[in-house]
Amino acid sequence: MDPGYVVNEEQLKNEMKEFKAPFEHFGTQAIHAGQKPEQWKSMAVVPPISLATTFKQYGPGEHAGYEYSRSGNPTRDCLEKAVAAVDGAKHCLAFASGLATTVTITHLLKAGDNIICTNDVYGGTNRYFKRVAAEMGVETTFVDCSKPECLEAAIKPSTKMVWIETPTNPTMMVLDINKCAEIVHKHGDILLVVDNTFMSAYFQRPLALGADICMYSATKYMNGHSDVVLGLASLNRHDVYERLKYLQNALGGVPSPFDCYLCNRGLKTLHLRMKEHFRNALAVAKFLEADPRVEKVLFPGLPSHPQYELTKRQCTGCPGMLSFYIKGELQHSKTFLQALKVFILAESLGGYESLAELPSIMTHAAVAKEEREALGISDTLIRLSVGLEDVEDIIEDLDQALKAAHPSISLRN
Ligand code: P1T
Repeated sequence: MDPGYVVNEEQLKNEMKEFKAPFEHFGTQAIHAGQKPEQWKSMAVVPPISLATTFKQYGPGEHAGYEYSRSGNPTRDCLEKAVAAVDGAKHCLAFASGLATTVTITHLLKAGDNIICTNDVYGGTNRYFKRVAAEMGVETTFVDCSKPECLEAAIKPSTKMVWIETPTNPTMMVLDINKCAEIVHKHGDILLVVDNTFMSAYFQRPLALGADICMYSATKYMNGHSDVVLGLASLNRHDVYERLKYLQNALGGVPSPFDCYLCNRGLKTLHLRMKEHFRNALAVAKFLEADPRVEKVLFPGLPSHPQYELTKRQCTGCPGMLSFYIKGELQHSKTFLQALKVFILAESLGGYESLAELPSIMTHAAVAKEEREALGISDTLIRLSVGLEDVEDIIEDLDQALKAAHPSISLRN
């Protein structure tokens, strides 16, 4: 690493303290909610992986709570209860992927209904609304929901759902959930859905801020080990829960018991992982921000971020996600990404390992070029998922890759 650069632990600690205090009893809930050994005859401390697809009935229609594994599964129940607890929610439902969650939630609507979606969302969400849901007669209007007046102006009588992601993927804009909820609920029975994938339940509780549904690609932080594709939706409204539970079974996008087991296991250390992701990402953001080979850093935990104050009000910290513009053009991005040694060049995020990617060519390739340009998803925008490796190694890796991309730019003196 550049010998002039040191990670100042004390300063990092103080900067992290600027954020709201963690939710009370979070770790205890993540570890114990829904996991009581007494629910199993064996008194197993770790929930068993219940692989049976079907369950014996005492008589036709008389059963012990489970009939068929698509409609209900004991391992899935354990996960759903633990997630509901950490989200401060009454209910949670698990799905086969984040996108399966999005699809199932969208089935709460019918042909002719309108969705308002914030304009910077995961490329797959954009593609689903634009190219699949639209074909089924559900129209989506994309607007910048970071501007409340734009959201309000877009609401029409057919609007039945507003979909936001905060921070947004990959430009890390932070949206005011409280404000969005106020606007949305002023206009009748419109559901506000928040994709909480980036923040995870540890840093943000959308339901307490007025959202109706909090959804996740649990493939990311909630599981945290890059070995499961899974989705989650937490909610309080009983009527919506009943319908969504019906759709979970009727559409069938359910996760396997093994994946539920793994995600449930990953959730037990969410609070520990997220604190460390925050510390490492903040150190990386500060390193990059001071670097002459970097144009701009997008990280809500930096005072230079336009929604830093909002983030401090809304969240208890920031995850390991940050994006930055490298100086130069596409070739500089490519050289940088290919020179990385600790970071792995791959899509996805939120695992213990550091990942780096180029959204314009990878995760957001499905977004139309003009839209990408308008959002700032250029060929020099690099997205990092800062993992849990030693932060000095992470920074040293970024430093050497920046050197490879820009051999002629001299460093700070
Ligand atoms: O991959 P899946 O579990 O289906 O989740 C889709 C999804 C939904 N919401 C957000 C905010 C996401 O980031 C994702 C998936 N994202 C990536 C694969 C990625 O690299 O951004």
